[in-house]
Amino acid sequence: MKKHITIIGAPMDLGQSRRGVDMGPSAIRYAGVVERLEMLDYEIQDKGDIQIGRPGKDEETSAGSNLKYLQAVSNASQKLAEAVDEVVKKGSFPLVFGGDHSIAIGTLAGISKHYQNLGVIWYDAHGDLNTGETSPSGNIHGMPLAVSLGIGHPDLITIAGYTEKIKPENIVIIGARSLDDGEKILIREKGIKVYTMHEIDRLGMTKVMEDAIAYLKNKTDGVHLSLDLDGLDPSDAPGVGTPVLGGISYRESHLAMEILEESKMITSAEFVEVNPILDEKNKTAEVAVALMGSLFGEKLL
Ligand code: Z70
Ligand code: MN
Ligand code: MN
Ligand code: MN
Repeated sequence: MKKHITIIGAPMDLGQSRRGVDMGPSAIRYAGVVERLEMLDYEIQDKGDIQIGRPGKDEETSAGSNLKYLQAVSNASQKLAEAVDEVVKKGSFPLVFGGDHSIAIGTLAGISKHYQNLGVIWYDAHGDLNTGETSPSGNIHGMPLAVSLGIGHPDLITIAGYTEKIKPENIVIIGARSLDDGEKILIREKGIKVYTMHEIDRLGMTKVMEDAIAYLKNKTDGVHLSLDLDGLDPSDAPGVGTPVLGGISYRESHLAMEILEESKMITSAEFVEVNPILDEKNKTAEVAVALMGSLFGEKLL
C-alpha cells in the first residue's frame, strides 16, 4: 500500500516582524513539492492553507502582555491544531508548511495528544524557548518550543485543551548558534539536549544524528521534525527573516534527512520560515523541497 502524506499550509507571518513569510507555503508548492514526493510513491493530499485572520492596526499588542499579535497567533494555532489532528486520526503523515515558526504551537498541539511520548527534533539556529518575560522582541516565533513545554502565555499553552505537549527529555535541538540568556537558563534547568554548531563541527553530522536518534529511540513513540530553514547557513538558505552566519550546510542537511529517513522514526514534519520576498529566486523553497525529498526516501541511485 502506498504511504499517505497530507500537506497543510499555515501562511502565518505575525509571529515575527518580517512580512512575506506568509507566502512560504506558495513558494514551497511552486518549487514542486507534490510532484517530487509523488515520484517517491507516496499518495499526497494537499489540503491547502488554513485561514489566518488579518489583525487590525491596533492589534499588535494586547493588554497586559508584550507578545505581538497574541490573539491572531492563538486563533491560528487552534485552527492548525484541529487540521493536523484530523490528519493524524486518518493515519496519514502530517506535513506542514510555514509560515513563521509560531505555527509549531498549533502543529504540536494537534499531534502530541496522539502519542504518550512525542519526540521533537528542532532543527534551528535558535532555541525558540523564550517567554514573554525573557523575549527580547515579543515575537511569538521565538517562543513555540517553550510554549510546547507548557511554559508561556496561558492563551498559547492551552491550545487544543491540554498543556504539556512535549517533555523536556524528548527534545533535541540541532544547529543552535543564537540563544538568548533566558533560553540558556531554561535549557540548563530542563536538561534539554542541544547540538550546537560546535558539536556539529566537532563530531560531524553523522555522529550528531546517530546520537540524537539513539537518545530519542527507546523513550518516544513518534518523532516530529520541526525544521526552521534558518538552521541552514544563509549562503544555502538566504530567504529567511533572521539569518545567522555559521550554519548547517546544504550537504549536511541532506545527510541529516537521509539518516532520519533510515531511522524510520519520523511521524510528522514541518518546514518553516521560508520567506520568498527575502529569497534569491525561490532558492530557499527549493532547498526545503530537496530536503523533503531526502526525508521521504529519495535516492540518487
Ligand atoms: C530571538 C527572539 C527567532 C527566528 C526564532 C529570535 C527568535 N531569540 N528567530 N526564529 N527566525 O526574538 O526570541
Ligand atoms: Mn525557529
Ligand atoms: Mn530560527
Ligand atoms: Mn526566521
